[in-house]
Amino acid sequence: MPTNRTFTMIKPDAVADGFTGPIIQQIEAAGFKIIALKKIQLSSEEAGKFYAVHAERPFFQSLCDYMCSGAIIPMVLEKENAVEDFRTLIGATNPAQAAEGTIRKQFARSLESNAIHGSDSDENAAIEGAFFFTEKELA
Ligand code: IDP
Repeated sequence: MPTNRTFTMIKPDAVADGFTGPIIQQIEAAGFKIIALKKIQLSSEEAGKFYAVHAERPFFQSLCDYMCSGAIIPMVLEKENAVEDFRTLIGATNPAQAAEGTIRKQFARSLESNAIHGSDSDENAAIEGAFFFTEKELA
């Protein structure tokens, strides 16, 4: 059952590059409502926990180092068909292959430092949102 919610975080490269404002503007202009938002810096352990699904991949340690290298902006967003529409808005994982106008095409530095995360399923959106926010913050 679709929840009409997704989870995103603006990643350290985009926060450091001063793209928080333009990215949030595009998210809202695309019809997403911000339910919860904060600015935090992950520990290496937390980054590893968030990306545990990639633990066996060769880029895992580098990804964790990058994800805790600076502040991130996690958010929970709401819109009809949120998960799929948000993945379209951010574009392909590799910004070099992302469509024109997508957030990653405009703001990402590289395949690893790709500006923004977007959940890939309703189930993961709920798990990832709960990783950063309390039930009260998501109410
Ligand atoms: P997604 O974020 O588009 O869903 P995933 O395959 O789930 O893509 O990968 C999670 C994150 O890991 C990516 O957003 C990117 O930051 C990083 N990543 C994915 N593939 C590579 C790679 O081949 N080299 C380095 N980093 C990668």
